[in-house]
Amino acid sequence: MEYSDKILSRSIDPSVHDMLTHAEGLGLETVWDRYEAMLPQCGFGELGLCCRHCNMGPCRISPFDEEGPKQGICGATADIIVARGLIRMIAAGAAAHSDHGRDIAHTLLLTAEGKGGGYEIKDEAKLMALAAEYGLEVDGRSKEDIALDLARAVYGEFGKQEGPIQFTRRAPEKRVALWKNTGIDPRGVDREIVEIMHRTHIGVDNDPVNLILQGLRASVADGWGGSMIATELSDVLFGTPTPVRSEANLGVLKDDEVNIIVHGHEPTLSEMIVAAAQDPEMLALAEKYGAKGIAICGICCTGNEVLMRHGVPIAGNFLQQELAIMTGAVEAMIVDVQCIFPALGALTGCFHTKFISTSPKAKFPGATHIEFHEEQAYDIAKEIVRMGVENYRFRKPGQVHIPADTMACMVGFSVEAIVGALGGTLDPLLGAIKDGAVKGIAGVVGCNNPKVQHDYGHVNILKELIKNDVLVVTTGCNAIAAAKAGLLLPEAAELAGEGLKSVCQALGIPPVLHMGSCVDISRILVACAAIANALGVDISDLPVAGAAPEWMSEKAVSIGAYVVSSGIFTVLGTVPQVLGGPVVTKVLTEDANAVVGAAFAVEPDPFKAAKLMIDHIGEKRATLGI
Ligand code: NFS
Ligand code: SF4
Repeated sequence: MEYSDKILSRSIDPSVHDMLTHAEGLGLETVWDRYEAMLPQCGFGELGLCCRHCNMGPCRISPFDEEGPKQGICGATADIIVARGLIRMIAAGAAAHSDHGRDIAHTLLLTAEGKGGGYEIKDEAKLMALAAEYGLEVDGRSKEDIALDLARAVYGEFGKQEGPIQFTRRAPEKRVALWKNTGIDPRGVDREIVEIMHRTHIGVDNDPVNLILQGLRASVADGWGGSMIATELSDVLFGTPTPVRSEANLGVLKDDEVNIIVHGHEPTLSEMIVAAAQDPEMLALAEKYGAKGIAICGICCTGNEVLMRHGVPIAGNFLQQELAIMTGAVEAMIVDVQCIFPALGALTGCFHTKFISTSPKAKFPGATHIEFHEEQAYDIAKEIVRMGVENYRFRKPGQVHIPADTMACMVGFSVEAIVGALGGTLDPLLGAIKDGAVKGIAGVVGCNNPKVQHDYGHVNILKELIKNDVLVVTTGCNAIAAAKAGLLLPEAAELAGEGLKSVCQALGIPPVLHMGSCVDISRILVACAAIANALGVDISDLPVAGAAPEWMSEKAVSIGAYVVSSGIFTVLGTVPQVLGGPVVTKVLTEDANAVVGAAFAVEPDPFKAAKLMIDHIGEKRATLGI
């Protein structure tokens, strides 16, 4: 099949070329068309130079127009406006991750009280380890009693006033001391987010550096707080991931089965949908309507959650959500929160697909709302699955267009699973890093963004890093891109440098390790802390680097901020809306080094970005004397 240059320029993924051509034929628009219609995007916004924080505004500052205003009506300078805008993005991102963590804590609480509608405590070892970390009494007590105390203690982290947030103390001592000395040790998850909103109100904090420090404090409360809580308690409830094989890309949709897609973020819903789809009653119903079975697959991070824990196939990443519906083969698109296009409502209206929203926090135009409550989780999940199954008979076989593309993958690399693959300790990895077989570790994460060619940055940065013997850990939509490109297979070690290849082959692991959803970037933090502690250094001393080649969300801004606050150099592939503030830009890309031992770089070219990371890793190796 020949594709137009326009379509080829939008993605490197053949399934996307196929579906965009199909969309053109059907006269349907996608995120790429809406992006093009938006061009040129507002120059003030691109530079972060507009403010609507009060009704004297809106105000905007032109860096190009000599005659134009250089301050807002209140007197806010470019840097003040940019810094306030940036940390409001961090607040929103940290809030999203942390509210997700809070919901998981709530589910654990209900489960411990015997009110969780079908949930159970799957990983007792992790429950005990967390109980010990929180200093809870465990002797002679049931796991439910312990879980209840744990859930209450963790719940408390959100509303704490004076800190510390327990999991922040997993960081090396030097890092914790640095956070305390620089005033970025968070006191409570909600408190830091609220304080951002306060400080960015008109006429409060008008010092760009002071604003950024508060942004970093809230981000640490996300990474080492809300996100880590989400990960750890999800493991307790749903099991800690272990290596499992699966498949990725739109070709996982079945032409003779009921296809149900879970899209969004919180595993509380997707776990139950996966369970309900195996219910004999549902399978019998599917058979009655002539389907060979019920195929669940995922999109975005809730897809990553069930991929990691159950090997549920993943249909695609962020920019593929509309394309999945355009296959005409999706009976139900079930969503909860985050990264869900409001455009899905109108689009599903063109097909037989049922668009089902489930969270009281997230309603969508054109969606059927079936509210999900943990207390009746299984029953509601079954009702939703039933809607999908009953919708199978309305599928129009003549309109079904499923791309052939699928790729096998091996996923499930929690820290525990990595340590397991290494034979029970980190020593073999530390040895490989010390002797140079593995030069270092890169965390590559984040979204897609129609501003750049879909998956081009993701896949090329990964290939370049492994070619240079850098072991990669991945999460989020990068992990899905990696899966589709075949980089999550042990065989992909062939693409790695000699050193990394031999290590991967000896252990039977891929050179790119899928560690989970975006909240699971907390797993990467835990791994870095363990390595730093084993070497007796701070995280900022390690030969590690981070990248978000195609990021777009406010969550990604919070992630970037906590990764840098943890001491890890991070390269952004799309340009953040801060360049209008020279002081802010310099703080983020240079001065942060002196404060937190790491900084950001912006580099859209994935080959150059990989080079920056590899050079950084080389410098850290030299300083460590390895
Ligand atoms: Ni992360 Fe996941 Fe994807 Fe970006 Fe959205 S799904 S939480 S935010 S787009 S990686
Ligand atoms: Fe304008 Fe200041 Fe109000 Fe922002 S806070 S809209 S810069 S007057």
